[in-house]
Amino acid sequence: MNILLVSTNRNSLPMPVMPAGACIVAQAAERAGHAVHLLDMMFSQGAIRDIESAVTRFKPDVIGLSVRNIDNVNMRNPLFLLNDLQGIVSTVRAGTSAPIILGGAALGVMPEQILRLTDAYCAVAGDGESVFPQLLDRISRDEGFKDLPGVAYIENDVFHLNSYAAARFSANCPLPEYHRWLNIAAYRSHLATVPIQTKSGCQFQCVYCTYPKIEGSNCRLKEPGSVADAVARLAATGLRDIEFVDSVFNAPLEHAMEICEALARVKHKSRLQCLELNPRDFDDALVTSMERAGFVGMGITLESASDPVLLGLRKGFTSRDVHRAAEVVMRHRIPCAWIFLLGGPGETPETVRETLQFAGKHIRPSDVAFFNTGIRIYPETELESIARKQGVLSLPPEEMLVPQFYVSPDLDAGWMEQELKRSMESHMNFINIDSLGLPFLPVINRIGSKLGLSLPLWRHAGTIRRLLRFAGMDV
Ligand code: B12
Repeated sequence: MNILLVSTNRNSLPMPVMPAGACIVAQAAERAGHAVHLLDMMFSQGAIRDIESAVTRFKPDVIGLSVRNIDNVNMRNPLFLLNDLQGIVSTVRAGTSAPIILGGAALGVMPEQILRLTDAYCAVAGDGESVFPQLLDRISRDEGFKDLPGVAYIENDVFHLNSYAAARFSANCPLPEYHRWLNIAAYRSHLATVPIQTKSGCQFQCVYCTYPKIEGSNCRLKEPGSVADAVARLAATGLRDIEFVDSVFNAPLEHAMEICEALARVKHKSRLQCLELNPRDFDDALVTSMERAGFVGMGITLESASDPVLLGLRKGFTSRDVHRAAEVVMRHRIPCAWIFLLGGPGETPETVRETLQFAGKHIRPSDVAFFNTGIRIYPETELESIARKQGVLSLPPEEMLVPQFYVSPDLDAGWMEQELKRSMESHMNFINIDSLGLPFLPVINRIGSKLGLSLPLWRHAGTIRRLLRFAGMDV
């Protein structure tokens, strides 16, 4: 069959991200014998026109829409990102009656709401590489698909989602042929990193998080040698700024160590980074291995440095782990981004101050601290139940596509923002969500790329903020 896959993401903040999932699914469909055309909307100048022309020229038998973001998870300036999707669906429908299948991270988060919004044929929640070819096979034979794992659909106005426990899994690290499917020069000129996964699934139970819902709560590990091989092959095609996009890179720790050792054995010449490290399984041995493997940047996702909040968020680590992680970072040279989420259950003015003081005292000025405020509430998370019990949320789940945020009732949101702003004034290495949403950030990225600025870009956050302050444009 002719399969048109559209990567619908057009959000270029904080930088455009390469649609790894859409490329992987495109290759899986091709391996199954179909003719595949992938249309990436990221840099499209006329989205609707491009879709119309792809439908007319390619005459698809099935259209797959890859949907990544629902919103920008910014409580201060919320942006709903699915309006485009409705336009895309109407344009496809105007040109063809072929079935439309949805997939992508957003479908893992809210499959029912997005299916109802678009009225698509069906959706795949979770990994698409094994399910999509099976679905295509059934459609080509005019057979039913309702027993396939991971498939979601609406029938007689009732939503159904098959568990994906039975989905097949390959321990081989997938190697998307990015050059073939995407406009690599455009991504490069915006300092985009090249995404790759060493596992899928997340075993943690953080109250607010959707990762277990998107990827499943059992970790499926990729074989370390195949990850190193994928990195070396990408590097050989000139794609050297590689980012591991695992839910948590260092869990399980032994697997992360094996990946680093395998990477150190191959001569890949890549600049590696990952933004999701857990401070509990974080020690000198891991960072030394990461240095040997070729890491040039790492991020530790703390959310808070205060015990009542870490407990309220069910992070599974304590402020002791947080302080110990800071000592480890001090003993090494890899630039580090520290990621915080203020306002969760248990947050009070005291806990906010404790976290800000930790960041001021224990984070090197050359590193960066990123603070998000307010937590996006997703249906079927523990945070949703907490928010309802505390009277913070009253909207029914079907209306939660429009972003809803949690701020602890023991805290005044305005005070929290002010306190953060005050800290940012004296710490130029502190950034907040406004910094990621700066409308001229793509221009900064492009200038950075022309100047040959080395990634990760966040390493230069302090310098960028100083320049912006000088120009009267700091956030
Ligand atoms: C890593 C990551 C990032 C990195 C990306 C780095 C990079 N170089 O790619 C960074 C930090 C930059 C980032 C930024 C943002 N992110 Co982010 N990110 C992720 C994360 C953890 C992994 C994404 C990933 O690459 N997965 C691996 C690939 C292979 O999987 P995949 O693309 O989902 O594809 C699979 C399936 O979805 C499916 N599939 C995909 N397409 C299709 C199509 C069809 C037809 C089918 C059948 C199946 C299918 O099959 C694929 C293969 O198995 C996800 C959470 C998660 N666990 O998914 C959040 C996530 C996608 N991000 C999210 C958000 C919100 C953002 C930001 C808006 C945050 C911000 N305010 O800046 C930005 C947006 C950036 C942009 N330009 O769009 C949200 C989206 C939900 C929402 N509320 O909108 C998520 C889900 C996290 C969350 N909060 O729950 N992100």
